[in-house]
Amino acid sequence: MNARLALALVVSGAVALTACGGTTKDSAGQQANTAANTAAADPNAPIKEGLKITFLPKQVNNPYFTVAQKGAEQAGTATKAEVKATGPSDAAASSQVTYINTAAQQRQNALVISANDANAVAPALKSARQQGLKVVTFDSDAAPDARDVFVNQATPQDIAVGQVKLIAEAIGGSGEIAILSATPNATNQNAWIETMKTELAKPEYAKVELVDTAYGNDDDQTSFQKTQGLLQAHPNLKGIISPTTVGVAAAARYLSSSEYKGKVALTGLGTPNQMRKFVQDGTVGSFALWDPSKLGYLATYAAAALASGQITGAQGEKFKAGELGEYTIGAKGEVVLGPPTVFTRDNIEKFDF
Ligand code: RAM
Repeated sequence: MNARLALALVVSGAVALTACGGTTKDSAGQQANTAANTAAADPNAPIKEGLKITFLPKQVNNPYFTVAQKGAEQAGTATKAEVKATGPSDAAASSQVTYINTAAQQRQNALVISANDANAVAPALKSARQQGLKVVTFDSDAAPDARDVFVNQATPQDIAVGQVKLIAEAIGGSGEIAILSATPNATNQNAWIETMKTELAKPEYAKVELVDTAYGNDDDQTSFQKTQGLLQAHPNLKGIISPTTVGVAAAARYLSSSEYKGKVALTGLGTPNQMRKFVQDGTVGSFALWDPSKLGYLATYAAAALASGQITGAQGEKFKAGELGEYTIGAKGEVVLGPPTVFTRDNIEKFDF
């Protein structure tokens, strides 16, 4: 049953919502990934041509999302879909709501979104789904009952454990550290920070003390100033973890021309192209990231597979993501791209994103 038809029938009271087994109705407050959805998936369904997919990053002026968008466009070309990128200039909690509503009004087939806030976007996403859009979150998830699939770059474990290891090595295993995050509501950032705290509680990190967490809002200037603030507030600070591409680049810029260069260590999640000069000048020894273009590519393939009926978002379903190969949907509708790469002086020249 087509979702718009399903909605019309529900509105007219002609059919109970539960009868629409294959659709992703959520007005009953249910998770999208139910057994009923599994029944509707047709793994052999061809990818439909001419799908309209909106790509909605946290913010448009962020190089990380520009690279992710390139991957989304490549997947669009490969699947013969029309991928349209749009989005706010800042990463504020509700800045994406109007763009979600517009995608629904424009009768897009799917929306690929990195959510600035899991809940602020949820009502608009639910309404869009009721109008027939398939919703794929990538990078930063929305409330699970507001989307069909979440394409995660890596597990919080893979990311956060690695970040703690890198900073501990950089400060010689003891001393005060701080986190410079993005926005306070970002699902991805908060999941990573929580896992970092759990990791830091382990005996091997007994001498590493997290003294502060600051938020640069994924804004270059704010991140720059917050770096300065952390250093002034904590004279014994030995290291900073900034798990955001905007934050780590701004922190590196501040450190590289300050008295703290070489004295305060910095690691985080950065793009090799933004971080190269700070690795070369000795401000940063190592940092990590995944390839954002692969993330955008995989998320767009997931959107096309959903909109074509190949998958519904239920655990165990499989779909082919072009040159990345086959992926399986895990618990809670989550697909994981793969572990991040660590960049150092030794390998950074091999990467161009
Ligand atoms: C920033 C954003 C994004 C995050 C990357 C690492 O660009 O906060 O959500 O995944 O950094």
